[in-house]
Formats: sequence, C-alpha cells, structure tokens
Amino acid sequence: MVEEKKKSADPGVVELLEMKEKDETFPTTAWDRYDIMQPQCRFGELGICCTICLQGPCRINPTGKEPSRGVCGATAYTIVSRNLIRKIAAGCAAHSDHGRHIAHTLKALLEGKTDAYSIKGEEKVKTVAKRIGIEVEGKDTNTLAKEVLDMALEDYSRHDEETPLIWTKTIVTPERFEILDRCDVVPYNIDATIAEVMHRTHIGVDADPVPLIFNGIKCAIADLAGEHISTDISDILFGVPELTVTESNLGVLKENSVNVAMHGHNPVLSEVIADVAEELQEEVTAAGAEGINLVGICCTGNELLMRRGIPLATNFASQELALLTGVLDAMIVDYQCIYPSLGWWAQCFHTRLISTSNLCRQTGDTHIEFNPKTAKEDAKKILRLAIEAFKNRGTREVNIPDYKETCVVGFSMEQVEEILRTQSDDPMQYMVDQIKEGKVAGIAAIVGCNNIKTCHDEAHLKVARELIRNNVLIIATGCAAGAYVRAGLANSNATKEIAGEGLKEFLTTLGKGMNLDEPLPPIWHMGSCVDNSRIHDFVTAIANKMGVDIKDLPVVASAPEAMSEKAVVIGTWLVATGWPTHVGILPFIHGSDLVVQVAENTARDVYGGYFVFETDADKAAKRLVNIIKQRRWKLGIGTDEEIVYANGQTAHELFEETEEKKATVANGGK
Ligand code: SF4
Ligand code: MSK
Repeated sequence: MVEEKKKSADPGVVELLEMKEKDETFPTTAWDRYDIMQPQCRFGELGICCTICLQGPCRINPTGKEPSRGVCGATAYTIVSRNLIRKIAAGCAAHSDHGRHIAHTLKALLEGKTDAYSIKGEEKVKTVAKRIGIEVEGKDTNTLAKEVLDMALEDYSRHDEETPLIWTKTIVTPERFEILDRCDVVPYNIDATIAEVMHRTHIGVDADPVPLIFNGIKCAIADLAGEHISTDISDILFGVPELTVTESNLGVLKENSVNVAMHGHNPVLSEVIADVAEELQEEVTAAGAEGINLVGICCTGNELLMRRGIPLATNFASQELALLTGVLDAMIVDYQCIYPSLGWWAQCFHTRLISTSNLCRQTGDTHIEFNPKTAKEDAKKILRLAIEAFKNRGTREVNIPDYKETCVVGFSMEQVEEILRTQSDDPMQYMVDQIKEGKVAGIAAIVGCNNIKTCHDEAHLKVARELIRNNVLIIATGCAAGAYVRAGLANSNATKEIAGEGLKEFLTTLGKGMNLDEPLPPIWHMGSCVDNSRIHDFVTAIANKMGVDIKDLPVVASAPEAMSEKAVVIGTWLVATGWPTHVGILPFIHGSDLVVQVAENTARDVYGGYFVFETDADKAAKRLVNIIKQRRWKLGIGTDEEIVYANGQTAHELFEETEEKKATVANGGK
C-alpha cells in the first residue's frame, strides 16, 4: 500500500484537512488540486518549454535527441535563462510596485490629501535621510520626509544611466558595490530594469545565457532596492516594529467575535482597519458579537504581527482552511499570494471575500477599492460587511483547531540594535564579538513561502531546528517566519529546549538585558517578504563592523519551501550579495546544465554567494551547518573542529585544492 504523503506539520491544519475529507460538499483544497494535477509537465519542470512567441509552444528534448532547438533556433540554455529572468522581473515588479504604493500613500499624506495616516516613525525619517545623504540639521519631519520620498521615487524614474540607484549605493558594503559595479549589474532605474528584462527576452533579442543571467541579477539588485524602499517608508508611516509578545495559529480565531482576516502584503489598508476597528464596537455589540477579532494571513499578517501584535492565523498553503473553521466573517485581501480559489470558497461559506486593489480582483469578491484619501471610510465600510456576515453565520458547525503558540516578534534592525546596546555602547561590535567567540556560530536567514509540493511547514521547521541546535541564530521573514510563530519556535521555550549552549547563553544574556525573565527566542521574526531588507541590513552592519563583505561571513540563507517569483528574485539577490542560498524546491532551470552550473558554481567565483539546491531538508540543514563552519574557519575564527564532507575530504583539503586550481588558472593552466 502506498503511504499517503503527509500534508502539513501544523496539527491544526491536519485536523481541518481530516474534517474536510469527511464531507464531499466542501470545495477542493490546494492539496486536492495538486494531486489532480499529477503528473506535472516535465518540460515545464526543467524550464525548457518556451511560449515567448506564438510559433510555440516549443519544447526541447532533455535527452539530447531532437528537438534540440525551438522553431526560432533557441537552445535549452537560452530558453531556460529567458524563462528564469522573466520570473525575476515579475518578482521585482511585485515588490517594487508594493514600494511605490507605500510611497504614494506617504505622498498623499504630505500633500494633505488624507487624514488616515501620520508619520509614526519620526526617527526613521532621519535615519533614512542621513543614510541617503540628505542634510538633516534644521529640517522638520515633513520636509525631510518629502526629500526622502522624492529620492525614493527618483529610483523608479531616473533617466541618467550613469547614476546608480540610491537604494543600492547606500545599503551595500563598499566592497559589494564594487563587485556589482564591475559586473555591470548596478541598476539606475527600477522600472527600466524590469523593462530591460522583458525587452531582452522578447523573441529575437538576447540569446546568450550569460548576459541574460547578468541582466536577471541586475533586476534582482533593483528588487532589493524596491524591497528596501517598501520597508523604509512603511516604517516611516506606521512606525518601526518593536518587541511584542502575542499568539499565533488558527486557535486565535474566536467563536463569539467578528473574525476578520487580513491577507496579502501591503499594510496601507490593514493599518487603517486596525485603527478604526474599535470605533465600531457599538455596532458589533448590537450584532451580538463580543468584539472584532483581527487576525493576519501571509505577509499582511506579518506586518500587523510585527507592528501591532495582531495574531497570525496561518500562512500561504493553508489560507483556504481559515474559512473551514466556520467563523471567518471576512477575508480582506490586498495583493500577492491570494489563492484564486478563495472566491468560490467564500461562496460556500458565509465569509465575505473583500478585494481592495484593482490589481487583485477575485471572482465572487466584494470589491471596495482602497484609496488613501478615503481610507477611514473604506475601512469602516469593509468592517461593516464583516459585521453583517457575522449575523448571517447561521448554524454551520464551528471548527476552530485548539492550537496557538506564544511568539515574541518585532525584530526590526532598530530593535535589534537596542537589544544589543544593553550589553555594549557599540551594539554591532558586541554582535561581532559573539560571533568571533563562537557563542553565535553564524546567522541563517530563513525566508520564503510554502510550496504544496512538500509537507506544509515541515522543511522550515527541520532546517531551523538543526541550525539552532548548532548555535546558529535564525532571522526569518515571510511564510517561514509564519511557520515559526505558529509552531512555537519563536519563543523562549524554544531557546531553552533546543538551542545549543552558546546560543542559549547569548539569548539569555540579551533577555536579561531587556529586563525579561526569559531568554529571547532563537528565531528573530524580521517581518514580511519586503522586510528581507532588514535581513540584508543586519548582516551588512555585521560585515561593515568586521571590515569584510557578506561573502566572508558565517551566514547562510534558506528558502526551504520556495514558491513564488518573489522567492526567485530574493534568492537571486541573496546570492549576488554573497550569501550561500539553499532552495528546497527545484527551480525550473535543470533543463540547462550551463544555467545550473552558473547558479551553483560560477556565481560563487563572481559574487561569493551561490545556490544550494537540496530537496531533503535534513541534508540541507547539515550542509548549511557545514558551510557556516567552513566560513568561520576561512575567516580565522573557526574552532579546531574539522569539517569532513561525505566524500571523506576535509574542509582544509578542499580549500587547498581550490586555491591550487585558482593558481593554475591564474598561471594559464600550468
Ligand atoms: Fe519557440 Fe523561439 Fe517562439 Fe520560444 S521564441 S516559442 S523557442 S519560436
Ligand atoms: S506571503 S511570497 S507565500 S513568503 Fe509573502 Fe508567503 Fe511567499 Fe507569499
């Protein structure tokens, strides 16, 4: 008998899925549809199907037999590279458009066109202004914010090709900027870079995989800028996240409340919803409910969790199941990672699916277009729909899984510095010392999505646990962070139960420094997808303090359950800024050995970062621990413990062999 594949590591999700199996009237879940989809197209998986022009679809025979070229003559490496960098461009477009929308909201505020917002991050205005070279002295907050805004918008619209993006030049180490500049991958305009990828990949333009991939890398650097702009301006508008203790998982839904889930990525509307919810208490009471219970899903959820302690109900893969509880009265969606199935799921329940961006309409939705000028009225209108839906719940069975975990969140860069400052006037030096002493062996950024191809959340948990045991501090964002807060890995118990001795000591000392009775968690939740900029800033600050580059630091990145095009672009800039980056789902590039070689090896020579493709989470975790040990050793801070690879070769031997090869190449092969 074939053993059924485990669907989720979250017991609440498993409980709901089992319940769903018993009732055929429920709509299909992503897991059902994945099964129905089998077998998935092998050409697509390998990235060797091309639909760029209408002469296609063309697909290349991966065995080397005909067809070896598309109708136009494109080979596998051209097709794979073009498909890949179009994904990068799509990811960059999503992040940077999000940044633009936040910037436009700040613009509306500064022009007096909305009363729904204020500048909550006054200090952040100054720090961003200083970083990008604006004179701060003698200027009031609004004047400075306007100057920051103008420079941010200029990064989307500059025409001088010689001037690099401000949000690239001012956020990377000097050495990294030089590497990027040397490789000609420093963008001058975010939108123009996306356009360049789309142009270059049009039929009959670039067929050479090397410039194609370099163009993809340039677009990924533009993406990092777009993400950073999103984070900076969100912090300016909504405040910089601070340590907050709250709870997460489906058990945060409340039977007797009006439950409203906010799902997507952009906090511009959800922040206003949170602001006005209490104003409707009378209407809520009249409807027979105890209150409005706001919860989050995916990255809008992460934004609300970080800034307001609003609980995260669930993450990407399990979004449909929030409706299955029978108590979700409204699901408010902005954009990105919204399953198109939610429209018909909502029709099967009493839940109102409310779309708020004309970019992201759903069949079966109620659309209330969000407008900064009418944000408060829009927010109330939406909440009143939820109250109406509560009244119409009827007699449907309530199934709220009894699972929720305490989580400590809010690890913005500013908060991290404040925590470290409890130990030293030079916070980053303290962090560097902890790394040098080996209490913190290294840092792992675990990011990205869920992917239905693998057991929901399981790879996130496996990779993190192994790293934590090995004294690696985890910084997390997106649905990876969503997995940790729901599974109880983002609290002090996780430190006490699984952290290695050095890491435990470090986190306990910091907990005491913050006047807490408990250690800090071993996983520092840094926010949403765009907040990978915080991850970049933290590690860049360490690199700058050490006087090295990220490529020299004992750091690794991992997207154990990567799914979206945004994950592809994030992985690409991580590699291009020096991170060894594990991906637990095979991207669609294995139809070209050349492209795989570039991702796994050539990238390492050029950028110091490289991809590690490994679908087995246990193996991946061990490899990541080894990479950290190896980098420590190369930096001269390693212990005497030797790293031995599966082939019996030691790290010292491998290093010497690599150096020898480099010398031979430099000698012209002699
Ligand atoms: Fe086929 Fe070339 Fe058109 Fe792609 S661009 S669909 S390979 S003819
Ligand atoms: S929501 S992009 S599934 S992290 Fe940011 Fe989660 Fe990935 Fe969407």
